[in-house]
Amino acid sequence: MTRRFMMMLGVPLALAAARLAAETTPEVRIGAKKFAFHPNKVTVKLGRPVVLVLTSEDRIHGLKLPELGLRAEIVPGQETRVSLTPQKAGSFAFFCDVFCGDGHEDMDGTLVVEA
Ligand SMILES: [Cu+2]
Repeated sequence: MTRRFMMMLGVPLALAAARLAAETTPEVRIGAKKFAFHPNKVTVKLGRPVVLVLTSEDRIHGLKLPELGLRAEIVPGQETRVSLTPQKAGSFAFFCDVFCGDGHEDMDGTLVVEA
């Protein structure tokens, strides 16, 4: 094949691949386990869609992030997917809102939205 033909074939394919990558919403995985979230600090971009994929290793937990109006139940053995497009920058606290034992009150984290 000529170099010119390879270029003609390769450029549209590269563009299509780049477009596909841009359209795929990034995922952030957060695991819950008595009495912590892993990671407990997550950074996302202002105005960029993201999917939080929440899992639990032991029992039902909750994730509540009041300032962004977000609340989800995290059930062992399944993935809870929460779509989010942050509309304000800053650091926002989230916490477990399903009582899960003696360390429950300390089960929290921070979502950082970068401008
Ligand atoms: Cu809890």
